[in-house]
Amino acid sequence: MHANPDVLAKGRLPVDTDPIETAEWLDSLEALIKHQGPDRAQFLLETLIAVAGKAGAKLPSGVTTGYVNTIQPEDQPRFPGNREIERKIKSIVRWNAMAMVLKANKNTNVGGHISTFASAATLYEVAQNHFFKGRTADHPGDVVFFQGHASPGPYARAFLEGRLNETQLTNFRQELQPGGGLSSYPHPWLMPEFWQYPTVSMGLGPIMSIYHARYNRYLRDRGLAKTDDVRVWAYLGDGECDEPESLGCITLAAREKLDNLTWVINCNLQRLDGPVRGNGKIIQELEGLFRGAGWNVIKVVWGSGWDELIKADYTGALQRRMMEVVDGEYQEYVVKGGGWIREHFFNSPELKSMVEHLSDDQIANLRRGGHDPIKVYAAYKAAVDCKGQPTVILVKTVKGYGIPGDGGEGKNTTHQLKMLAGPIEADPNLSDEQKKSKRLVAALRVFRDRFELPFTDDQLADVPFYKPAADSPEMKYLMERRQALGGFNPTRRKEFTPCPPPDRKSFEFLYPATIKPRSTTLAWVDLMAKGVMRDKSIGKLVVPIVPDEGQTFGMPPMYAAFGIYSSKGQLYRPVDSGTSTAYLESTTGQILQEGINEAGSMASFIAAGTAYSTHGVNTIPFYIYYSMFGFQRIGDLAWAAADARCRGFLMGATAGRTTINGEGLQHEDGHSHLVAMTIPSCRAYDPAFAYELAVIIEHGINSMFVQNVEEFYYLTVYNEAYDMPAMPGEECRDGIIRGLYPYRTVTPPNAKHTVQLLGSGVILNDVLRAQNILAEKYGVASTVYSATSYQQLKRDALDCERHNRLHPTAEKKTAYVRKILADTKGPIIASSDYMRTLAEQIGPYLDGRLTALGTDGFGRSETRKNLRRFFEVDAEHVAVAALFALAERKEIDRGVVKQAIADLGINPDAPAPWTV
Ligand SMILES: Cc1ncc(C[n+]2csc(CCOP(=O)(O)OP(=O)(O)O)c2C)c(N)n1
Ligand SMILES: [Mg+2]
Repeated sequence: MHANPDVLAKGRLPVDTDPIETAEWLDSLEALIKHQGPDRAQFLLETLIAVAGKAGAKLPSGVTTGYVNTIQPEDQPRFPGNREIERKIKSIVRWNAMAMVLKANKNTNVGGHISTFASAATLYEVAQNHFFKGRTADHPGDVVFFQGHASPGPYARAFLEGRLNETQLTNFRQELQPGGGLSSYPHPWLMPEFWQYPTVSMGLGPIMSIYHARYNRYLRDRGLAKTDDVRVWAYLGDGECDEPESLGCITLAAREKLDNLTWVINCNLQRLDGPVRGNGKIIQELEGLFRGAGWNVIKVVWGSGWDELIKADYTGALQRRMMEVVDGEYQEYVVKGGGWIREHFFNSPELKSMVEHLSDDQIANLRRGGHDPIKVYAAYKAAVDCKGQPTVILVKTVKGYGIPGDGGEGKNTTHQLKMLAGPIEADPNLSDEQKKSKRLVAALRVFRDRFELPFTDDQLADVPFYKPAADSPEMKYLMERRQALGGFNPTRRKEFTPCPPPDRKSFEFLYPATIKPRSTTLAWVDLMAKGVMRDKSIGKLVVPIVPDEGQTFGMPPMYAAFGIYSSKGQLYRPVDSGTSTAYLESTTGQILQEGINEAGSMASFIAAGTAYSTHGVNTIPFYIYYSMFGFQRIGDLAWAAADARCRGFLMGATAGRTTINGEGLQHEDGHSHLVAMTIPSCRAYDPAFAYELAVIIEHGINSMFVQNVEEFYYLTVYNEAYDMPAMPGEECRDGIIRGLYPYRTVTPPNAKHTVQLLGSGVILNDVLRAQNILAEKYGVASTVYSATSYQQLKRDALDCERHNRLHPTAEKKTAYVRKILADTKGPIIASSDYMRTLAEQIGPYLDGRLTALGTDGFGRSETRKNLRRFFEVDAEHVAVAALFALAERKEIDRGVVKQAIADLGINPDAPAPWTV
């Protein structure tokens, strides 16, 4: 049989004016493929296309194929499993997944999703029985990014595997219950031995999976871990693909030839509200995108029932029809049934004749590819066998597959379905509650019969869980398959192997005063390049990550000394080769240069900062970026990092609202510390001096990678150069970590008044200047404190306050900030390059003595000096605030303050910075 030219045309080619000639060409092509293989055919076709293109022929882009399966039936591998048993296991998993949500919602309204897993059950079960590797002594296990709201599926399976018990299942979404519950979605923070990566915020799983796969290559190429055999799987929803993070980095995966990455996109054609592409075809759209990006694309559109029909489609009419029907209409077929499909899909005499041997039920049972294990297995096998490219499997399914009753299969409301309701006979004597219960049983009966579950009608009302006996064929098979694949998945490794602590010498060279002025950012570069990355114990584990801003931060010497990771090495001579700042790329380069891609960089940070668990290798990421493009740009990934129990250092560089002068409103960050504060496992610091930075980083490495504390650090570093003083003495070390320590006291002769001054980051310099103004001009004594972390001060104060409140007769705990400041004299003035709220957090513990200055309002382009005056955080404003506070305490006359305002050149009628 010839391939029919009509089929190939699909409306793209001009009209066939000479079908006989076309048939001759096709004959030749078929003979060529038969005798010399598809590679030769490809060569000749590409040559012909090139010649025709030169002659001006308009050529198809070739990125999409027909609306049919990529793998032909004759190319399908043999299915290696026992289909009957696998179907039974899948039915039990389906049942328990549904029961979990129904039970949770019978008595509470904690929610949950039935329909997503129902559509994806075959996709997961085939992988569980044949592909997902578990962790063994010499394999870390495949990494699977499970679709977040499909979580009832993995839980239901883990129940059969004996890893979760009935109480836990019953307590789905009720995590505070006795005996424990199950988290709504994949949350390693809440289930640290089960989930590996959080996914439910749409788009984050996909981007994390790409960078995870690339990080596995990095670990291998740098000799840090064996990762060749580890596959990263990501399961996505088709609706999820609309998130920019989902598809925004797919070219990286192709460029890096990540054949260790497989994406499975569950194209049930629906998202939450309705169809994903009602007026188009999501599968075709995604195919074009991925193929254009360089991925291996496998479409699984139709189940085996369609094979014969497609084979018999001599004229191409069926494939044309498959192509012309839009997704919205395909959804209608699911809901309306076989008769409707015969009438509306097979809508011509020719098409109708193709299905006249089938009953309406048989037509309705022509399944979509994603519900056919044979097709799904073939696609997975092709994906894992594919070399040199990542693979995406676009698989068509029905949302709510098998779910009976209102809001079931394919309905727009199916995503939100939490309770089943089948049809019952009208009975006025029944209460609403009784009706609800009867409806539920009616629906469950249908489900039970369809999936052949062994419950009597009477048992159904309780929605029981079902677990066959351990020696049943199903359970034996299930356990054997997982054993053969190495163990259960998902499983998260909780054990931690500490690193030997780094050498103090790698840090202490930043303790002495600097000879030349220097910024904390450059101090960080020095700390990395001369200390930490050369440390015998941890140097090799450090992973600097930068999104195309290294020059701003002074990093090029690091490029030359440690190299930028490139899987291709360096295929060109860098223009600056031979210099100490050369852009040196190599396969063993240590730095991840991610280009202008903060989200991708954060995904790399997560891969690196969780490698202690995934691979048992304690890589220590330092992700340095423009602080403005940190939390507020990729805050949700930072939240996911915390959930994933990620460790490492986020370095918010060019920090501060007034310090990165000139760059203006979009660049000047005066609030990232407030966002950082919202993440429970993030410790945020705003150091002023190089030695503080060294102390914090040493502490952080020891805490996270030696002592196994589950946290990550956020440090702001600035680009303003100033004299870095020597560390005052060992005793400040504790204060630096706890968030506050006294730095300098100045007592003028005959001092009559005393104040306490707090400064953070670069603004500490202005506070020190204010100290001099107060001493010299107003006879005020003061101590200046470096406030390295208001967040840490607050957390400690909260701990103490809570302890005291809940243990009223126990010995009272005193907050650290009170220990330092409560016995001091006078008002307390704080200033920083961040919003007032940051410092105000410690107000409740300071007896009303605190005045906080800060940079509330939009930044703008100006000099540092002018900006600090504008935001009222400079020395003069600190001095005035101190004098005013003394006047409020009646220690000095208000006239003195008024005069000071004039003397110090402050305009009292300037607009408030947050209003302009
Ligand atoms: C960032 C984000 N936005 C919105 C949601 C809420 N949400 C959860 S599931 C869902 C629809 C998912 O549709 P799809 O990706 O097609 O998955 P399906 O359930 O159809 O497999 C939405 C909007 C979310 N979880 N994350
Ligand atoms: Mg969907």
